[in-house]
Amino acid sequence: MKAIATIAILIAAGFSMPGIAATDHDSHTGHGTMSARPSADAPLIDGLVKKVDKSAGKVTVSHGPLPNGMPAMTMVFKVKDMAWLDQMKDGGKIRFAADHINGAMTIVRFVLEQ
Ligand SMILES: [Cu+2]
Repeated sequence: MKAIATIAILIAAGFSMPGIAATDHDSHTGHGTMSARPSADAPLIDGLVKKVDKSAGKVTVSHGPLPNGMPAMTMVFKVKDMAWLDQMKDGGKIRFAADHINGAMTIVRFVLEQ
């Protein structure tokens, strides 16, 4: 009795239909999904916001050394989410991670610092 129930559970849990698994591919269609990209794991670095340019969707940040080898400097970043520009302000401190997206350094994650 118990053995049969166990087998039934194992089948239900472990048996994946190959046909269904192959359709798990539509992640391109919905852009709204906040899926975790690899860069979401990147360590946050310190930055000082110099200038927020909402119309251009860019922010000038004085940043510390980046994990990709970039030394500390002041430079312009794009942002992955335009709404972040509303949270940043000139002279504000942030911690952020940046990644190369479409040829531009883009802030992909950030938190405000007090
Ligand atoms: Cu830089």
